[in-house]
Amino acid sequence: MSRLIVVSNRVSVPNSQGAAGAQGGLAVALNAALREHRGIWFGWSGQETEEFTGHLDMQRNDDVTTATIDLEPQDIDEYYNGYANRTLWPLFHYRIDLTEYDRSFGEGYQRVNNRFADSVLPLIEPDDLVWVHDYHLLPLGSLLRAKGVTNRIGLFLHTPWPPARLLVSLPNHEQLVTSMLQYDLIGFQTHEWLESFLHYIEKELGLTINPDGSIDYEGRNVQAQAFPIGIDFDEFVEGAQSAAAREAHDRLRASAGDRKMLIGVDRLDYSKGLGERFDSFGRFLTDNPEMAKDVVLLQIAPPSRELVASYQQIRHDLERKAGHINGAHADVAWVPIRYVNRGYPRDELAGFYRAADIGIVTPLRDGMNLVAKEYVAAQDPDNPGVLILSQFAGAALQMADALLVNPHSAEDVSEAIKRALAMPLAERKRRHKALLKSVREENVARWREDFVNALYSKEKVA
Ligand code: ADQ
Repeated sequence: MSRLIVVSNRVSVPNSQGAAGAQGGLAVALNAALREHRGIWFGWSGQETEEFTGHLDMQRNDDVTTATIDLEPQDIDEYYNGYANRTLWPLFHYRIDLTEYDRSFGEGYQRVNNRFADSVLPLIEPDDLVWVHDYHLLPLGSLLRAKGVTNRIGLFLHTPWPPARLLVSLPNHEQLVTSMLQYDLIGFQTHEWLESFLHYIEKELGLTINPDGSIDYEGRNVQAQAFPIGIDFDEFVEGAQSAAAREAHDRLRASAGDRKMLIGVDRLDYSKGLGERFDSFGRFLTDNPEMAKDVVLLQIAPPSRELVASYQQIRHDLERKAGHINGAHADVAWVPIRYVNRGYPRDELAGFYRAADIGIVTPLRDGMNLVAKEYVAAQDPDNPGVLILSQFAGAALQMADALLVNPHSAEDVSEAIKRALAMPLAERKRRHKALLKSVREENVARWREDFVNALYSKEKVA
């Protein structure tokens, strides 16, 4: 078995006791993938240093060796808070209104990608597979090639891939996408994002797509394919049955009394549609006054990317919105929205999911969305809750038995809440059974195996 070198922006090894909230789905999924693999996880430590030295901090945690570098403040500004999170993230989530184009961001992005390439280079042995993650590091493969790396290198993109019409608004888009053609394998979450990518390749770069979905470019063959990510199902279910989960479940249920509970769990990010969700819940309360006092929405949203202005804005908007809806509907013994800005240990989170009658996952655009899968995994199969899921999450393609909604339509979401609250047990069980099957089978181990096997089967080109 080849050794695996995983490269991602941040390296963080969450444990089941620690709050994984701020780390997001990438860390959770990668940790699960690396645990069984003899390998190295390389990336930024999250720390800053006055002057970049390229010093590698190597550590061994359980079965994962980590190697990290520190970055300069200017790197962090231009690469991380700049090009990655002010340019590519909004653009890839179809928000060109929030996308900022600044030449210094692009330069910082290239510089840091080069620093990553120089630093990871000495760790790579001849037979290693190199697996690069996400939008922070799109050009890394081509930079490694330029430094003579002939290993198999794959890229997995955790976000959506935007339509060509949006992508062309990015200065130097051809250069960025062309650099990606130096990978051997490029993985997307869904066929939808894969098709957008291939469409761009044909239309903007004028290249031909082979019948197997691969592209021939400068003497190499790049395979592009969909690999839907999943959760570590067994670990999550085990956590959901732990004492901590039971205690969290009982505490939350006791606090809700006889009321039905909806739960939302999302990083505080504009792509997650939290404002629209609050509006939809407000709409439900207004349209169904007879049911209004019998429901409560628990929204858990740990802050992320707090140095980026659009994230400060969304936080401000949500506080105002929650305050407004609570002000309009609350009475002395009841507040309709409980809005909590912190992370929770995963076992406790599983208990909260299980305590909720409805899981509400309504991103405006999401590569996959693991919360939808965790909610399903945490349910009691004999009395499961109902998943309301945005049709614009990648997960919707695998989870047709959820109540699929248009998150932009408050009316649509409000009606789905009503329907979920009234859903008979037999229908809840039938839907949950089908959802559980896909969450169990299409899990994170399968995702990793499918990707690594596909990368391994690529021929090495000298
Ligand atoms: P994210 O945008 O971070 O991930 P998501 O897939 O929902 O979104 O994963 C979030 C993870 O963080 C979940 O595992 C969740 O349990 C955890 N989390 C969130 N809030 C938490 C809290 N308050 N306390 C503890 N844990 C919390 C990106 C992409 C997604 C893609 C994943 C994986 O944006 O589309 O599904 O990567 O590829």
